[in-house]
Amino acid sequence: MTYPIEQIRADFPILNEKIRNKPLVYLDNAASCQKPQAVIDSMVKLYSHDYANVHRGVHTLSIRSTDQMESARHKIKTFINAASDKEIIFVRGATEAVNLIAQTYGRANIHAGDEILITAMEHHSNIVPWQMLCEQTGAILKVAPMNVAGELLMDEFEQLLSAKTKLVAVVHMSNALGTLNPVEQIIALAHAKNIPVMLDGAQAIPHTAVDVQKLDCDFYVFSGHKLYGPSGVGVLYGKQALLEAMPPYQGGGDMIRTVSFEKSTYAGLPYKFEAGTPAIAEIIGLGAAVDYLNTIGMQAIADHEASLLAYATQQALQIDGLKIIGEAKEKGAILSFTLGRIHPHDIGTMLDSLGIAIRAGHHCAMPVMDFYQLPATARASFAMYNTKAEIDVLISGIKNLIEMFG
Ligand code: C6P
Repeated sequence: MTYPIEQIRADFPILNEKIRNKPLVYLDNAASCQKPQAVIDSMVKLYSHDYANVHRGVHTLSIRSTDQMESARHKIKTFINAASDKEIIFVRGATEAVNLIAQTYGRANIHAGDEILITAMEHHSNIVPWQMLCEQTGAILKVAPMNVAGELLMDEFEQLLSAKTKLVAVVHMSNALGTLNPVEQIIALAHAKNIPVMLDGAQAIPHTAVDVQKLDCDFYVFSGHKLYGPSGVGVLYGKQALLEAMPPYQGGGDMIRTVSFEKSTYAGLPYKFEAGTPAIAEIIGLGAAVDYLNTIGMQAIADHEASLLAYATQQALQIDGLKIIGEAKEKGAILSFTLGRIHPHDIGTMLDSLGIAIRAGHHCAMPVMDFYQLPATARASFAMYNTKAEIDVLISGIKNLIEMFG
């Protein structure tokens, strides 16, 4: 079947916007994706017809909202093939999910002298929460190195796994480089030593089918807004046995069974980790995003994006002075680059004047920038609705820019 690109583009109303009188070319998808009409409609419908607080009321609207929210949980469970709805915890995003694991699983299981192993290509969200845990506990953060292509050095990774390693926390797909890490191998190596593995799936999940049972990861975290859903909602997947043994994260309404001034007892999964009123509309919107993705199919999306990345890379390599940062053999649809002495912020601003949105900066991955001795890169990141024609606009914009800056 041919990829229904025209239909997909028609489903995203924002793609009709003009930016600076030019058709929008949105290539900042790794920062956040645009939303299909189905997601927008699901939230408008909720607020227009069905909205009330969840898990509390006996009245019709509360029941409608609760049913829709729990149905979204089930859709996400199916989407990542978790074993049970209880393993799907709604959080604000990938960042909150990592902090939750650090402060619950980490505080309970990781002690002075223990080690947490991450990689050289992590986003700050998968560095700082562990550093905070290390400060609190006296644990030690270890970093597995990468090569210049942006590939994890697996021999060194394996050597860093020791009896002291209590958790491996690895990015599935790097946001700064595009590298897709060999997560099956990472998990097998860690599990051989009984070490649990957390995958930061913030970038991987919009681009590739994720089956948490097949991967056998212990935790998988991602954000709704990078998966064509709303911002303000994300998912922590954890194996049920691990989640059950973990203490709660925040205390408050909805996460309790009984409360007295002497002692409180906690609700079961998943509610134990969902204190307070959740992001009801956003969760329902994320469920609609998953429905939408299922109508296209993750494999079709992955194939489309692979051809976009191959085309963009081939075009970029022909531009004198353009250097691609991140040339791993296994890569997702991200093209980070520099243009000699032209600062990435100037690249971003100039491209914006042509209607092209990219990200310029350190991408919340300062250690990656340090590794390449760069202050920043320009990053074009592709999504299911992008086209080769848009890549042509980007490439010609870059060529113009080089001419202008001489
Ligand atoms: N990366 C980017 O432009 P939040 O902010 O919680 O939704 O996601 C955090 C996060 C965690 N891990 C990875 C690999 C990520 O890429 C991100 C977010 C965005 O690259 C914003 S900095």
